[in-house]
Amino acid sequence: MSDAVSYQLKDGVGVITVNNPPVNALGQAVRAGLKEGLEKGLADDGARALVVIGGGRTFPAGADIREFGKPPQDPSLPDVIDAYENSDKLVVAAIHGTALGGGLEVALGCDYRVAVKSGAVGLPEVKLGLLPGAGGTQRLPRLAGPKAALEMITAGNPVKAPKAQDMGIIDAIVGDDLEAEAIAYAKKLVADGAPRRRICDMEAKAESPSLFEEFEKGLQKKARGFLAPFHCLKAVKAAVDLPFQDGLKRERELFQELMESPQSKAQRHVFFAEREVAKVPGVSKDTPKREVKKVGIVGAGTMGGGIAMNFANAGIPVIIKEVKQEALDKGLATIRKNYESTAKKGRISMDDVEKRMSLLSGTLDYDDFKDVDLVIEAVFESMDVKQDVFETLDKVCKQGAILASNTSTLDVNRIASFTSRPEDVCGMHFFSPANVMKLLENVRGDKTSDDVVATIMDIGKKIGKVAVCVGVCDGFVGNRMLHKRQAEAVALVEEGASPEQVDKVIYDLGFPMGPFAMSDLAGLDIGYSIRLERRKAGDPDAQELTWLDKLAEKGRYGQKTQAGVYKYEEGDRTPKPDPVTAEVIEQHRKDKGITPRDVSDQEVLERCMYVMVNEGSKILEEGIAARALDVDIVWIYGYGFPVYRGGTMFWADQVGVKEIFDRVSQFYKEQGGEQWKPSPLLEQLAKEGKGFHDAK
Ligand code: T1G
Repeated sequence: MSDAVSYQLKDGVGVITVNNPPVNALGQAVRAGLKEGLEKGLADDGARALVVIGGGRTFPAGADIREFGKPPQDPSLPDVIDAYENSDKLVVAAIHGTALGGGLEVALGCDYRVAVKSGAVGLPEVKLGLLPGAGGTQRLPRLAGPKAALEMITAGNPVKAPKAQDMGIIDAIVGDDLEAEAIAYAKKLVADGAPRRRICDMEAKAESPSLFEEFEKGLQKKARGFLAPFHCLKAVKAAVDLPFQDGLKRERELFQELMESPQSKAQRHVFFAEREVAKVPGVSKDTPKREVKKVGIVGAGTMGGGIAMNFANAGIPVIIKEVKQEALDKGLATIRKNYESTAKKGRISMDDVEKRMSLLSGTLDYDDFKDVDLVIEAVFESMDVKQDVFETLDKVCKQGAILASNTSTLDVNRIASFTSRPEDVCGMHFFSPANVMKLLENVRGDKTSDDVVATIMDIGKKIGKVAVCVGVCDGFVGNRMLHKRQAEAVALVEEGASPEQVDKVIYDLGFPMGPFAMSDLAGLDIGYSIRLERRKAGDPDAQELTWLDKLAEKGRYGQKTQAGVYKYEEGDRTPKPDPVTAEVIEQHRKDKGITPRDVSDQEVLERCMYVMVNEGSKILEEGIAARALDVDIVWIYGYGFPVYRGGTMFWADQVGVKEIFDRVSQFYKEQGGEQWKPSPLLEQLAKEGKGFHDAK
C-alpha cells in the first residue's frame, strides 16, 4: 500500500488511516491508498467493520488543488467513494479537524460519521469557483435536506460538529480518543445489527415547491457576478429532480464547466496567492521573530482605535497614547461602542466585549511606552508630526521595540531617519475601517531588518489580516494604483462621461462600488486636503482644482455630509445622482473650454483598469511589490477587486498583456502623460507573449 494510507486491524475493526500532511489532501496516492485499504479491509476476515480516519491534524480537507488543471489520474475520487458506498462491510468515518470538500464527500460515502466536538465539516469548493464534484451535491441534499445543502454548498463555510449533528450529517459526537471511540462505535453498530446506510438510496425532497426559485433570487444579490454558486444550485436541484446516477452525471457536467472557467482559475490562483504572500522573498521562513506581548498605539482616532481593536481581538494588550484626555476618552468610548454593536449583531458576546476592553488602556504619557514591543503610530498625515512622534519614541521605547507608522502617503525611510534605530522602523498600513478590512500593507524601509519584516508579517496573520510586504513609494502598492485610476475617472467625466456611467462600468466589472461612490464613502475632503498639501508643496500634478475639488469646496464631502458626487437621503447610503454635481461638472468644462463628448463604456473600462495594470507593472519593475500575486492580493483584500477575476495582474493576464500594451501605447500617443508611458516590463511581456504570472 502507498504510505499515504495505512491499514490495520484493531479490535476486530479494519482501520484505514490517511497520512498525507499537512491537510491529508486527496491526491492520487491517497485515493489509491484508500481504495487499497478498503480492499484489504474487505478481504480481512477479522474485520467486522471498517473505520476511515485522518492521521495528523485533520480528516482529509479536500481534493489536492495542486492537481487541478493536470491530466486526471485514476482512481478518481468518485470511484473511490462509490467503492466505499458499495462495500460489503459497514464503514464509519471518524472526523477531526476540518473534513472539507472531497474529504466530506468521502465521509458521505460511508454508512455513519462520528466526530470530535472540535471537528468541522464543509463543502468550500464554491470558494474555488467550483462545486463539490465527488457526489457532494447529490448526497448532502439526501442526508441533510436540499435547503440546508443549498446553504452549505453555495456559501462554502465550515459547520462545527455539533451543528452538523443537528443537521444529520454527523451521527455522534465522540470523545477526543477518536480512533478508539470510532472503533467502539463501529463494533456496537455491528453488534446491534444496525442497518447499512447508503445515502444514494435516500431521497432528496425539496422543503417547499419554490425553494430553488427563492434561493436563486437571494443568490442574485449575494453572489452577483459569480458563476459557481448558480451551478451549485443547479446541481442540488438535480438531486431533487433526477435519479442518483443521473444526478451524478449532471454534477460532473457542471463541475467540468466550472473547472474550465476563467473564474475558477482565478479563484484557485487567489487561494494559493493569499498564502504565498506570507512568504517574503529574501526573508527565510526560519528568521527569528521578535516577541510581541504588548502594543502601543499613538493616536486614538478612527485609525488608531481600529488598529487597537485588532490586537485586543487577538488577546494582545494595547496601550493607546493621546495628547488630550478628552480625545483618549472619546477614542476608547468609540471602541466600546463598536464592540457593543458587534455584540448586538450576535457575532461576539458581551463577555467578549469586556474581555477585549480589559486589554485596552490609555495614557497621555509616552513614558508608559517603555515596555511595549511594538508601536504603531496613527496620527495626522504630516511629516512634521511624524518627526516629533518618532524622535520621542526613539528616546522612550526599549531596545528591540519595533516602531511602525500607519502612514498611507509619507516616506517611511524619512520617518526612519528621525530615529537612531532605522532597522527597527517600518510601515504597517491598515485600511479603513482598520478593524474590518483584511489587508495590511507591511512597508519595508531601506534599512528595516529581516527579523522586523518576519515579525510584522507574523503579527499580521495573528491579528487576522492578509499581510503583504511592500516597498517604499508614494502610496505603496494599493493607493499608488488607485490614484491613477481616480485621475482617469475624474478626467473621463471632465471629457464627457457622467460619474454614474464610470461607476457603473467599474461596478459591473465586479467591484463593490465605483470610484465616485467610493470617494463619497471615504470623504471628498480627504483627497482634497491631500491635494491641497501637494499644491502647497508645488506638486505639478496637483496644481489644478478638479471638479471633485470644487464639490469639496462647496462642503460636499460625500456620505458624511449627505452630498458629495451623489446625494444621500437621511439614513440611506444609496448614492443618487445630483443635479448640483452635473452643474458643477458642466461649469468646470466651460471654465476649461472643454466640449463634452460621448465616452464609451469600453473606453471607461480600459482607461480606469489599464492605467492600473501599467502602474502595477512599474511597481513590479521597481520591486515595490515582489511578485504579481502580491499586487493581486492587495487589490482583492484592500479594494474589493472581484475574487473571480483573480486580482489586477491576473485579470490583465486573462485579458491579454499584448492587448493591454497596445491600448496603453495608444493612450500614450493620444494623451501623453506619465501614467500612460508604457512600462518596459509590460512591453517585454507583450513582446514575449507572456503574462505577469509567467514572469519569474
Ligand atoms: N490541496 C492542496 N494544498 C492544500 C489544500 C488542498 N485542498 N488545502 C491546504 N493546502 C495547503 C496550503 O496551500 C498550505 O500550503 C498548507 O496546505 C496549509 O494550508 C472533488 C474538487 C484546510 C482550513 O478548499 O481551507 O475537494 O503554503 O495554510 O490555515 O469536490 O488549508 O504550506 O505550502 O491554509 O491551517 C476543497 C482548502 C478542495 C480546503 C487549513 N477543499 N484548504 O487551513 O493551513 S476542492 C478546500 C483550507 C475539492 C472535490 C473538490 C485550509 C484548511 P503551504 P493553510 P490552515
